[in-house]
Amino acid sequence: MRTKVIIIGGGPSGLLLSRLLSLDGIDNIVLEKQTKCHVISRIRAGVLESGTIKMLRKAGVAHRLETEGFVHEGIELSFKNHGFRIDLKKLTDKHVTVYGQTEITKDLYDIIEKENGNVINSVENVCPQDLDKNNPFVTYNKNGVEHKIKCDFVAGCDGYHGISRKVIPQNLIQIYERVYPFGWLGILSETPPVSDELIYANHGNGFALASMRNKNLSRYYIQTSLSDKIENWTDKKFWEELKKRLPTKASDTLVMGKSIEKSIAPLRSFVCEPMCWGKLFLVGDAAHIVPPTGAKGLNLAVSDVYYLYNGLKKHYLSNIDEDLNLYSQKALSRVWKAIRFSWWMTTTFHRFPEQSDFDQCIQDSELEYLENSVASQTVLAENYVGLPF
Ligand code: RFL
Ligand code: PHB
Repeated sequence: MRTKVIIIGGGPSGLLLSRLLSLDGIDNIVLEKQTKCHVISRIRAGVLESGTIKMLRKAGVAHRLETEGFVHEGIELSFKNHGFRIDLKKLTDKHVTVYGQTEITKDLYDIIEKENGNVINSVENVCPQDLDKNNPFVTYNKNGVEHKIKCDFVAGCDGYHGISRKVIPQNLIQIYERVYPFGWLGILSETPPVSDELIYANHGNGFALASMRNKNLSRYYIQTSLSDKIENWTDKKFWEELKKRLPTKASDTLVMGKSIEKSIAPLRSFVCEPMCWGKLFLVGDAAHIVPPTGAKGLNLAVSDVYYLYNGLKKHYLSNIDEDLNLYSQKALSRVWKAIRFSWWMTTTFHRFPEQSDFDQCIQDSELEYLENSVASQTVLAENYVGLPF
């Protein structure tokens, strides 16, 4: 079998790339390790930049998002039990949209299936080969049978733990990494959100975030230590801790209920340079990871798709390779800005294990300055709504 582009990984970036290529008549096959059901039930991102929405619109999957998504024109930040608002709309003339990653992957799967796209789920032992030669191919197993597909290019959209990045000779890449000494414990609960807008809270006990999916589905996170076990966090203990960390004005109205999902995620910043090798292009979490504090991971995956899709489109439809050759350079320029922003949000809002009173005063004064400086708020707002691509 032969196709033009093999896409390893059918998460949001792989599915979006597949859909865009198919719309331009560029043959592609997606190889996904998990079942469709598994992929669409992974609770992750919730905040979308306008550039992301534009790309989803181009892919023809923005209808539900535009009717069911929630436009947010501001966010609340809090420190020392005191909240203040960043007016995203006023500062940037842009907003963000709250719409779950689960819904995006569902919408993409639905349209790809309807239009006879090619996603092969539940594949094993995916192995991209001869990527530095003219005739690359990928082998994989499905139901115990080995398959081989020849292709022109491979897009590695298989996330941080995927195989794509690992096949690049280690001496040809540089890894930049920061692992944070804490994680996020997140819960989903069928309760009304505590606030109409997201609240990012700096607290002496650690960071907390109040987010949402819809009017009766809340998403909350609290910073936890890396050694914390999920079984030690009963719902009761979680709500008590969240209540302490949110500003009183909000926590007084917090509606608590049974959690329907609970998980702990570690936080890291990670970049692999370059984001390509021979005929292989890394996209999204396969190439970079940001801590979720800036809500940038999915949005970055989408801007990578934008650069790669344009490069492949020009290659196939206009016989021009300039954009494909510049893929890594263009994507990384945007990636590093999001890495910086997410690192800044993380260091400004979290409590570090060795944090001294001095460090806490620096965080407080950073946030106090932010509260009173339009220039500082503009920097935050511009990054939060998403830099252009
Ligand atoms: P994904 O979503 O990890 O998808 C990769 C896919 O590849 C498959 N796979 C393989 N398939 C075949 N063969 C192999 N060997 C394979 N290995 C892996 C996997 O099964 C999977 O289906 O990567 P992608 O597409 O690059 O998308 C990235 C986003 O999922 C991620 O950046 C965001 O979820 C990050 N993120 C957030 N991003 C935002 O933009 N806004 C947010 O508000 C936001 N909140 C979050 C987040 C991530 C979180 N966690 C759990 C890490 C909140 C959290 C808590
Ligand atoms: C979420 O709703 O899951 C979410 C929102 C904002 C973030 C991270 C996660 O910064």
